[in-house]
Amino acid sequence: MKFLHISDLHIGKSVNGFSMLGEQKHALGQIIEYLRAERPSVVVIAGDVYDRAVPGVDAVQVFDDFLTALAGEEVVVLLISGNHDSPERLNYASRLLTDKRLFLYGAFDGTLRKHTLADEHGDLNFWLLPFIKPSSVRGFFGDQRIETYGDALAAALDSAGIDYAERNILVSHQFYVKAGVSPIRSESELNPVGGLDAVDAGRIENFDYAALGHLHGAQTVGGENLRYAGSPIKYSLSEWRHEKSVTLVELGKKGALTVRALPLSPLHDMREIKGELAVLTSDEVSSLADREDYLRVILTDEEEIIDPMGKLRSVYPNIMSIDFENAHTRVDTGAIFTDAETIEKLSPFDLFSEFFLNTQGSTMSEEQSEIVRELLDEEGER
Ligand SMILES: [Mn+2]
Repeated sequence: MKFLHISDLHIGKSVNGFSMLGEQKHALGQIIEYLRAERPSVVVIAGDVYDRAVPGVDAVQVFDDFLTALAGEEVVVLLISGNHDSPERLNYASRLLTDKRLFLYGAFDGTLRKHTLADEHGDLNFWLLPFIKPSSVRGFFGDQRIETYGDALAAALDSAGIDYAERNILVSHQFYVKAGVSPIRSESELNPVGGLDAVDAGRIENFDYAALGHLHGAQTVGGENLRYAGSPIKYSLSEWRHEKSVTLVELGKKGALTVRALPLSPLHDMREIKGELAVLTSDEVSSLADREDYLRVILTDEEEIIDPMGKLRSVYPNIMSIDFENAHTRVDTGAIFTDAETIEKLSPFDLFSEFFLNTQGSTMSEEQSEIVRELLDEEGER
């Protein structure tokens, strides 16, 4: 059986103040095209449909259009909630949607939900597990000690009575880690302090395939059968080197697994450029790629620039952030912080000199000192 694994749509998300709705529609459109070309029987959405528990009207509209398009392709859709979704809101109309072959599991109700489909090799079980945390499952397991995310997952899996001799697919939205392997993380994920939410991937390695959501970079966790599809578009500047994709999985008889990443291309890419303002804004350089890409710009000019954002935006309209990398930011600034008592004894000129040093990373030039002296004289402050 062939199925498409996607996750972390985060519909409605803005990045650095830029709405990603256009990018999201574009990516979802490509997913529909892949469906038509590859004809999988199932689409698995492994959580984080929306970016917020209460998504905006336009976000809901975009997802509604996507589901309607999926229904038109006559695939079975299996969907769980992620840590960004509201489980109850996502549950809305889920019983009615079953008739449309859309199986949605938003709010965990005590066990995994099993959805069995058949192909020429027999039954194939999809096990749906919405995002869980210790506090949200404790009530379902009586006296069982559930302190950690690992405990919560173990309790949920044990309750399902899974026969691992059959063909089983897990759909889950947790932070699975493989001992000794650092996961690729992104700033756009919600990361609890200290990785308390991490769960050992060993707990799910007996599934023929785990269609995972949560991490925004596509990656496997140990084996090829445990995979994060990643988000369909870049959701933070930290992801600018990611190649975004959706995952096409084919499971033949037990153990016969093929996994393929189908690339997604953005309307406008997210990238980082670095150099001097004059070089970056020159025709020669700015014409090398799409000027409307979302950019993090690192300026290396040593001279002070007035209104760098305005100057850059006149060439690149979608600047997301500017950083400076020059002598001021490189060297140890030798900043000094005078205590309150001494401050009162300092002259306005000395105070300003200190402020300049602490913010600019260098002392004032003779010329700059002269300007400050003149200004203070005018105010009668020196
Ligand atoms: Mn996510």
